[in-house]
Amino acid sequence: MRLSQFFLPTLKETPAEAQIASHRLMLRAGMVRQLSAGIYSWLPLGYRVLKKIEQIVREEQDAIGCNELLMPTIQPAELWQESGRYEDYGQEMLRITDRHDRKMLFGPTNEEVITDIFRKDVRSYKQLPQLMYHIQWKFRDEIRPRFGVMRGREFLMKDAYSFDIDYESSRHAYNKMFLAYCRTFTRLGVKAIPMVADTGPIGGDLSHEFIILAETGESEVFCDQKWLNKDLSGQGVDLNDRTGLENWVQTVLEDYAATEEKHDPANTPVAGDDLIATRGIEVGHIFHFGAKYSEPMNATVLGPDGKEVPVMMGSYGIGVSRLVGALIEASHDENGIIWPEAVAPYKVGLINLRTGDDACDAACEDVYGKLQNAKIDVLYDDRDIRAGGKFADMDLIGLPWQIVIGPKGLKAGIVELKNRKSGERTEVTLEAALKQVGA
Ligand code: 5CA
Repeated sequence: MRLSQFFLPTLKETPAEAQIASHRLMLRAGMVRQLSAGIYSWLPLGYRVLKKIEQIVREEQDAIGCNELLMPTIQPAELWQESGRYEDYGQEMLRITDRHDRKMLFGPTNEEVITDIFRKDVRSYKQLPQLMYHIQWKFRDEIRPRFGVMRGREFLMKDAYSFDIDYESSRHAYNKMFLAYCRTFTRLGVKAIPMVADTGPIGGDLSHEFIILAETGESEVFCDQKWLNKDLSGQGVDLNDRTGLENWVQTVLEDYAATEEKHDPANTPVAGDDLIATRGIEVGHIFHFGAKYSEPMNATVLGPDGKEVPVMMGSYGIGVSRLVGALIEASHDENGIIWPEAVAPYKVGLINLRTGDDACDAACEDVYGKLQNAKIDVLYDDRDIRAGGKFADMDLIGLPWQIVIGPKGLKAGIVELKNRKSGERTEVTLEAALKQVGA
């Protein structure tokens, strides 16, 4: 993409409404714009990152055999009256009335809809287990939308749902999802610590929140410092080996980690310097709630003994749009964002220091073409503006690599290659620069 044709409205000034770095940087880098409190438009740069995160989340759900589907955003109130949550959900639910005076709502989550899908088509334990997910916009009329996309009213969530015949099987589904979460966050380049958590309006007896430690996070959290060096990549774990997987999960969870609601200072196995008390960002939350929805909604199957039993369920969320902000919170400096390569909107930023100069234009076009041929995402700053502005924008939007081409270097046959993360700049031949970025 050529920057002269790209909609990238960067801001020099710090927007007054932004209280934390990620919100500031997302506005300054032209990633999002607020339409209304907690409701954002995703501009081209932000949308590219959102889609990359979504794709990694999707691949790891697919890898554990979870089926992707897509449920509507607008749901009928009757389903929520059946589960008993229509009144319970309170003011966070955006309620709508259609032209026939039917009560509808904008879905804050999908337990009721998926249970309805399930009960209409699944009759026998032989059709179990089932694992399904979608990646869809949710609406929660949050009392205090804040920190940009971190606590929005409209936000993108991956929510998955499991259906099993008995507790052991549903526990296995929970473990599979636990593994998928560890793998997802590792691929996204962040450490998200699973912590014992409250279940809130989703309900259930077992739940873990996946939390990225950050001073600007909304939740107060407590964990053993051992978590900082723990390998959560989940490599080599066999998801079909029930016992092996359960043992792996138990080993991961050996060390203390709890959210504020579950933390009991009088009963904490770690103390002193070993206990980290800080804040964190909840990027995922998994729940096991047994028959909480299947019972009132009659989602039953015939068991091996011919008796009808309600299915055991769990639900598993990831805050896809929140992750965009969370990744920036975890990786930025005073000049801007530093994207991990896996989610960077482009891998390489190509800077033409003198647009209009024949030699510079020709060299840049050549590099641009070569990177495109090598299928490397490149953003080419071909704008006719001062070099200082180009450097500042490129640092701000945080692409992993910058290739800088100017008239002086060209004469000597060299370009500058900058690594955004380390800040290291090297003068190299064009061939060496291309090789370094993978072309
Ligand atoms: N049905 C369950 C799991 S599928 C559920 O709704 N869980 S949740 O309420 O914990 O939400 C899942 C994830 O969505 C959270 O971990 C968080 O990362 C994200 N999330 C929740 N509320 C918001 C919000 N207001 N803005 C942005 N992300 C949010």
